[in-house]
Amino acid sequence: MVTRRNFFTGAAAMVGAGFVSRIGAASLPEAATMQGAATQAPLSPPNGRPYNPVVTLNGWSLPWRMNSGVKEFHLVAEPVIRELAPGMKANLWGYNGQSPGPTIEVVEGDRVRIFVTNKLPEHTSIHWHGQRLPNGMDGVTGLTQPGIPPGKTFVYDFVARRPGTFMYHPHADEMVQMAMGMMGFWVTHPKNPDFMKVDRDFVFLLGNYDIEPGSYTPKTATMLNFNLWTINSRVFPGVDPLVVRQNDRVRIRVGNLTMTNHPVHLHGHEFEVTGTDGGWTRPESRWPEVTTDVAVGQMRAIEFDATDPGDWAFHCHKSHHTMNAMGHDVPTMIGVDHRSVAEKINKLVPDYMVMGERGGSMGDMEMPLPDNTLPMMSGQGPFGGVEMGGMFTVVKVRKNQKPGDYRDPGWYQHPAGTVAYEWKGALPQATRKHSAGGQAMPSSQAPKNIEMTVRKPGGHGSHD
Ligand SMILES: [Cu+2]
Repeated sequence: MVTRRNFFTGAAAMVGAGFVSRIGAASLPEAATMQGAATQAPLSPPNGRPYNPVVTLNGWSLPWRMNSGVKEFHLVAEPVIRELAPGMKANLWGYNGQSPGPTIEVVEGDRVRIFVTNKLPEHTSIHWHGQRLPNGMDGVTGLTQPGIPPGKTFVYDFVARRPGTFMYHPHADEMVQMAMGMMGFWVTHPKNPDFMKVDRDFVFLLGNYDIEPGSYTPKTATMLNFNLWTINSRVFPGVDPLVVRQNDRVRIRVGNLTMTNHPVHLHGHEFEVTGTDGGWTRPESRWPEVTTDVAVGQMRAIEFDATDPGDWAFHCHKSHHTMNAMGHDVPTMIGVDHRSVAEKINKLVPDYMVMGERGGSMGDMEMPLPDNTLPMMSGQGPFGGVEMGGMFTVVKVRKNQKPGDYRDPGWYQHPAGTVAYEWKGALPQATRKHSAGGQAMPSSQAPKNIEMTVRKPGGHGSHD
């Protein structure tokens, strides 16, 4: 049997690194597969209508073949091993070697034929989320087609009628198959390549998994209590930065296939929502934002001018979504001095650790972790621990980044005098307003009975 690993053909002709071609029956288009989770260079169209390709964060776009004017793609639904971040791999289901599957890029008006081969142990289908197409191509098992049985290949054939941002995912045993990572991005470019042209166009899908620390396979019965929140099935610090040149017009397209909403937040710049599930927004309907909520099943395109150089955080604003597994059942211990208790426990349990007593810099915590488990917040920046995980990455705006160069330029070099610094002068006695009288009084005279030591009820079971 020919395996993907020993069948390297025409790799030099492929765009980008890491493609491996895989040929099934002679009549099927090649099913290219991807070996790793690194962001691949944009796939410039070798034929067909011209367009400005997108960059899939920690992903890639699927090559096609032209067959009598029809763009033919081949997706293979199959089990994959996906590295979520260095130090953790997951047994997922995906397409063509990775989860998410490759991005499919076509042009408005293209006739598209997609061969879908099922190498899963159960039936599947693909729903082309958001598209206008003949009802029988909509991919809903039982409703518009029978499920694709294991080992079989089905064909979807339609015209990409509406330009915009789309997703694909199974409509078969959905809860299991999406919990296992089956999803992909789809972009239908406008016929006119100058319509809403941008300099950089990034795409990614938001995902969620529930992988018990120390294990590799998601729990597929989980409905809300996920413990890993992903950008294209990666978690920070495994998420690549979005690298742009200063003054680039930047578009970021986000699709949400998790079971909850995500308020995505950009630092240092205002953006506008230029696209939704239903297409491009009218210019007079837009307003400036620094955060926009992406609800379940939604796609959003945001755009901004990258005017200010720096390393700008870009993340979901739910703080438990910027945290990896392990951090989800810890009681609040702020203000609780339990050192003496800890000493006693330590005699019995040598690895016992005092957590979070001073607000708990979890990022600095060094604790023994089970195999294949990431620290809940990690990632090192130029000034120390970033204390983030999950849905967090960085938009790197650089003056000298070359057009078309997406390589990580390293950390931002701040001009002298532009970084927050420690005050080293004398500290005058703080003067506080007394709330009742509104009169200033020295802190030495402030009421002494304010409760500064608080212990809240511990633990929170739900992460929806
Ligand atoms: Cu979120």
